[in-house]
Amino acid sequence: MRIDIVTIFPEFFDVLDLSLLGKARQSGLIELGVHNLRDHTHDRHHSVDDTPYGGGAGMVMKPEPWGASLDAILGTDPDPATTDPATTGMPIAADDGPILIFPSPAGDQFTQAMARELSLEQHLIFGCGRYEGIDQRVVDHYSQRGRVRLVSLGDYVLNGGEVAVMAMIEAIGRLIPGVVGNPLSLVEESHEDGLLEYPSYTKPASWRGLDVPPVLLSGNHGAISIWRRQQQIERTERVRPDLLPRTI
Ligand code: JDQ
Repeated sequence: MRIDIVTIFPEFFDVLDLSLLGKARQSGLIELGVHNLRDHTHDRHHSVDDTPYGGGAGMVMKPEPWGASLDAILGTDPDPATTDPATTGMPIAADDGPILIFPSPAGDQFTQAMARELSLEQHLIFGCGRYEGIDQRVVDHYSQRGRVRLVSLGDYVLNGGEVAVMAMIEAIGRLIPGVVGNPLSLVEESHEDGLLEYPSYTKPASWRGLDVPPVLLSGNHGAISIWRRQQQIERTERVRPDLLPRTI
C-alpha cells in the first residue's frame, strides 16, 4: 500500500519510522510519503491560511496550496487513470484510484470495519487540515475527480487532522497481511468478532494476593475456550452493550 500525507507539520509523522509500521516500510509492504503543504506556497511568508469569507473567528486554509500539493501526489499515482497526462484532471472510476481522506469532526465515524476496508486499498492520501479547516472547494473539486471521504476519529474536537491520521494509519497498517507477525491474533482480538477481548494473564500465577483464574492453569483447552468466550460476553454486556446483537 502507498500512503501519502499532506500536512503543515511533517515532523509529526517522524515517529512512524520507529513504530510497528517502520518494519512494514523497510520490507516494502507500506510506502509512505509525507509532504509539507508549505512547499506549494509561493508568497514570501509561505501562507497557507486566510480570513474566512462572511466573517467569523479564526482562519481557513487556502485552496491553492492544497490543489498544487494533491495534484503533485496524484501525478505520481501508479494507476494510469490518474497518471496519464491526457486523463489527469478528468473523472476517474468510482471504485479505483486513490482514496483521498480528510479527517474532520463532520466526517463518517472511523471504525474497525472502515479500517478493514481501507486496508484493501492500493493508495490512500490523507489531507491534514488545521485552523478552522480547509476551503470547502478542495473537497468539492477532488470529489468531482475521484473518491473523497471525510472521516471523524470520534465525537471530540482536535486542533487538526494529524492525530486522527496517525490513529487511522496505525489501525489500517496492522491489518495489511505481513505487518503483524501472527495473523491469528488479528481475528481473535477486540472488535473483529464484535466482542471485547477476554482478560489476559501471564506469570506469576499469584501476584499481590491476586490469583490467575484456575481454569487457565488447568490445561483443559475446551474449558479455557468456553471461559474466555463467557468473559468476552460478560465484559461486552457490562461496558459496551451497544456492541451486542439486538434481542428485539
Ligand atoms: C481539523 C477544528 C472544525 C475545530 C482543523 C482541521 N474527530 C475529529 N475531531 N477533530 C477533528 C477530527 C479535526 C480534523 C481536522 C480539525 C479537527 N480542525 C480544528 C475544525 C471545528 C473546530
